[in-house]
Amino acid sequence: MIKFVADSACDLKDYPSICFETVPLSISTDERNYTDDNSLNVHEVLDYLESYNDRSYTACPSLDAWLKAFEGADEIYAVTITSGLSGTYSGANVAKDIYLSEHPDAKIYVVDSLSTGPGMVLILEKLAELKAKGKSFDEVCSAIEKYRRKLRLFFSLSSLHNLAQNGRVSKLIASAIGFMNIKILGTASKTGTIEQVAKCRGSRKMIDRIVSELKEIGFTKGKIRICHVECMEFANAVADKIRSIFDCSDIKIVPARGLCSYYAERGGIILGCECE
Ligand code: X90
Repeated sequence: MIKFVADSACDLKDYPSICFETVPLSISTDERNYTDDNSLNVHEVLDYLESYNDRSYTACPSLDAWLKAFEGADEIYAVTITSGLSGTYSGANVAKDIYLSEHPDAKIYVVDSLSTGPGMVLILEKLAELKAKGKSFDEVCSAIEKYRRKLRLFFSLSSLHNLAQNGRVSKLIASAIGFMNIKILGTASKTGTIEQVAKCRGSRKMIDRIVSELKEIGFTKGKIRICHVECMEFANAVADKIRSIFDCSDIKIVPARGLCSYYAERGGIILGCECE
C-alpha cells in the first residue's frame, strides 16, 4: 500500500483520492497543551494565547505519531515543514529508520519541504500526480528533488511575536511591527529559513508588494496555494489581484491549521507558488 503523510504544518486535513494522513505538531504553554490534530479548535487557541501573557512553545510530532501514520504501508512519501526552522524533518527520519528496521522491504522518502503550509501542499499535489502517472519510487524521488527547488514561499504577517519568542526571527526585526498597521513581507530562503523582504503599511500596499515580488522572481502562470489565519478576505484580495495581473487560474485558499496559525498569527497569510 502507498501512503502519503505530512505533518500538520501542511494545513490540510484530508486529501481525497490518495491515502493521506497527517501527524500533529503541538502548541503549549506552562498550563495547557494543544495537539494540532483534526479536532483542534484553532480559533479558541488563538483567543487563549492572546489572553495568556507568559511564554508559549511548539514541538515536533512524536516518533509514535509518525510510526502510526506509516503503519500498513510499503511505499511512503512523508513531507515535513522546513528543517531550517524545525526538528520535524530529523524526527521523521528517525521514524523512517525504525520503520525500515521492522519492514526491510518498505520504501520511504522523507521530503524536507524547505517551506511550510502552501509549499508542502504543492509538494503533496506533485507527489500524488507523479504516482497517478505510475512513476516508480526512484523516479518520484528525483522529480520531487527538482520540483522543490522551483517553489517559492512568501508570507505577510501582522505580528512576529511568536516567531521571535521561539527564536525563529530576531527580536529586532520583530519589534519593528505590531503597530501603525505595519505588515511584514517575508520569504523562505534557499535553506528554508526566514528572510525579510519588506515592511508595508496597510493591506493595499502589501498586496502591491506581493505582486511586484512575484514579477521579480519571474512568476508567470504556475499554481498558487495560500493559507490564511482568520483573514479570508485579505487572502481573497491577494488572489484576485494576482488573477488580474498574471495568467494564473489555479489558485486555492485554505484556513491555516494550528501550527501555521500559531506562528503566522491572526491576519497572516502564507503563499506558495511554482516558478520556472
Ligand atoms: O516546534 C517546531 O519544531 C515547529 C517550529 C516551526 C517554526 C516556524 C513555522 C513558521 C510558520 C510563519 C511564516 C512562514 C515561514 C516559512 C519559512 C520557511 C509560518
